Amino acid sequence: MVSKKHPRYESLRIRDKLVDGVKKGITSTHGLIAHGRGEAFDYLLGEKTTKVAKKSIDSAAALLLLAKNPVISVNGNAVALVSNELVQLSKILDAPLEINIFHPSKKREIKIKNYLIKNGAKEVLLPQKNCKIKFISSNRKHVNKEGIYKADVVFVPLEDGDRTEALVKNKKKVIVVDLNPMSRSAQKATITIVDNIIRAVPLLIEKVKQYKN
Ligand code: PTJ
Repeated sequence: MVSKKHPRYESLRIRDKLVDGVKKGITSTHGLIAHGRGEAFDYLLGEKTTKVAKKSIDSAAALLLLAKNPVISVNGNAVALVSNELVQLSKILDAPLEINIFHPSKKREIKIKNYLIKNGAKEVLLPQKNCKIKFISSNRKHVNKEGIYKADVVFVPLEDGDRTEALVKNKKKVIVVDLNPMSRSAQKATITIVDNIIRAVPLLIEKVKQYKN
């Protein structure tokens, strides 16, 4: 446990969440490396939500509320960092959570599902063998018929980039959160929020609530 007096307390606390995710079997060990990359960009961006990111969050909230079938895509890093918030967002939007992971593991998919349910999720979808999107060759092409397959808007809180591009080619609107503005996800998404998911997802929830009222 890191002391609250440590000057880098917040950053170290977030790292602990990732390490805990790996110990629980919900986060891939590669997720630690991905987090390091995000951390470096966050440091350079001043570890705060920029004005531009706030504007993107506004647009993302509007797009999610206008969607007919929105869906929230979840991977091992997102679940370690913002599981409660993703559950909350899913409830306010009435959008399912769908697990779609880069490093294939059926065991981890089930663990993520159970973890989200433990955190209050009503419905968590898993990829289906007989349901695929086009323009992607990896295991991530497998999606759920009731989720990503029929979705018009997909919210992707951080991931590797080839799927975002494929989702857009599949005529879906994609909202990504990615600290690296040069990543393929950031470049190819419909709306890109360059921010840490730890800050961006709570702000998105607030915006959605505000626009709903
Ligand atoms: O659970 P899995 O198997 O789906 O794996 C998930 C990871 C993230 C390991 C996988 O998708 C991956 O390898 O991703 P990449 O290619 O490393 O890309 C992750 C992107 O997320 C990078 O552009 C990072 O800058 C960014 N990133 C990392 N942490 C954060 C972040 N963006 C926002 N908030 C963060 N906390």
